[in-house]
Amino acid sequence: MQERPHSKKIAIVGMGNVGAAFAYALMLRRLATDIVLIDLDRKRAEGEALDLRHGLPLVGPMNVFAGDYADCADAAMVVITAGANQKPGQTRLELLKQNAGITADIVRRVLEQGGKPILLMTTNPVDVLTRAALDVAGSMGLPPGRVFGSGTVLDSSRLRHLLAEAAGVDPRGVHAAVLGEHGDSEVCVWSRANVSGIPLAEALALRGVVLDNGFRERAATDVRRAAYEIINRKGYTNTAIGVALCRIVEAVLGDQKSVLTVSTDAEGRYGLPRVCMSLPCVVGAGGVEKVIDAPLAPEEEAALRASGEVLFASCRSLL
Ligand code: 6V0
Repeated sequence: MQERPHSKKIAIVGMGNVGAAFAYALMLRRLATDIVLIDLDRKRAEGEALDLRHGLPLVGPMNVFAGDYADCADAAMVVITAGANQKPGQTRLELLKQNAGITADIVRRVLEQGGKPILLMTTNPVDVLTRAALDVAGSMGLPPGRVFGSGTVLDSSRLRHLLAEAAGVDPRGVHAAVLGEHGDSEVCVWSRANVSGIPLAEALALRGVVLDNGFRERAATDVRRAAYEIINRKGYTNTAIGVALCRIVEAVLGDQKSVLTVSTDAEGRYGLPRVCMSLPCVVGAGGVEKVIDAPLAPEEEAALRASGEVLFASCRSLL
């Protein structure tokens, strides 16, 4: 067994919608002893810290404060949710380049403090930026397993929620994964989906639902479009990603060896090029401790490789 991290300090870089929702969930879950909030907009971080602190008498003792990069020296994890928003007239590629620059700068500044925290990327496009973060962190001596992205942990949760509703069961018993890109080319792994060991088709049949191609396509589209549906209504997504980030933090701080679909270096697996994407990973105190090369159906493997090509093209556009 690997040693558990002694520090339970979590630093969050980027105190926008996602950072704030994550900090709130983290506080309520009482997973951390210290929560440091860092943002370019220092006042915003201070405001969030004050607001959160006023809830501490009702939650329990912990240190919640606005800080800076020096506070990352002894952090167990640094969660990066910072990014620029698309400006009028700015292309997606320009935004990508800007956010890759922001990511590289943040990773450098965190690691210059001398610690070896686990870096968890959230900023989109999360797989491309995880690759960028890995490159910088690797050049500064951080082992590769200590840098990964939230990837499709949220998408897998969305799929599980949808299947649980269809089967009429507790979503925690639904085991289903979305792999590949956190985005349009993501892949729902139907060949392995089950409800507490009962094949998905049988579990759905108990409710008269047929797991046919039509069902699969509708479900995959709903999962893929979920973020757009939420953004069309409230302008951004933040609460479920906040909970997903907490789940990842829980796995690391508790050395839980949880199998989560985080975004990791996928090069060479399933014939994939040099990209980061979500695969089933064992997540514990060391970060991504193992990638599970589970056999997939041939069409799922092909879809995963197609997703790899999409991501590879994005990574190359940064060069
Ligand atoms: P937001 O509300 O605009 O917040 C971004 C924050 O980053 C702002 O407070 C900025 O001041 C701050 N910031 C910008 N540059 C820097 C910097 N160099 N250093 C420190 N802080 C900086 O965005 P929101 O919180 O809504 O989203 C953040 C990112 O998360 C975006 O890229 C989203 O696309 C992404 N999401 C990723 C998800 C996932 O599943 N991976 C899910 C939802 C959103």
